Amino acid sequence: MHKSIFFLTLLTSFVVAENFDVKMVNADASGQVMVFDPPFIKANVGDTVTFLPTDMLHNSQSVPGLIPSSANSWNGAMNEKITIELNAEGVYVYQCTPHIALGMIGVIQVGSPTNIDDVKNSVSSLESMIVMNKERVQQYLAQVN
Ligand SMILES: [Cu+2]
Repeated sequence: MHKSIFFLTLLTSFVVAENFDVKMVNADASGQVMVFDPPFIKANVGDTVTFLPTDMLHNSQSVPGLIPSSANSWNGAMNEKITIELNAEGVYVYQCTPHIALGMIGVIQVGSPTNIDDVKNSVSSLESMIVMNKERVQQYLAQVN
């Protein structure tokens, strides 16, 4: 094989990690208030997610028990950008801590949803903290496939 063809083949066999931006906003384009935009992401192991403080008084925090057991947890500071690396396959549920009662949560699927049964069995404790927009939990989880 010609040397340059060999190297091209080698390069294209690597999967490039991707970054997904999620805006933390008071309202999105569809009129949902206190919401992550977009609220559902499908990614691969090694990808990153950057939470952007587009509007003030939001954060992003992984919900204990609702991320894969070997995943890195995170707890972003209020009004600050945070980038997390998705190190494990599965489903991740996260919240905006000051707005959990308003249903400000999001879901990330990384590769195969290995822990989806655990998440569905444990998510009621999160739902019990939500007063408004409780239906978002099941809406977002329904996008996992
Ligand atoms: Cu918030």
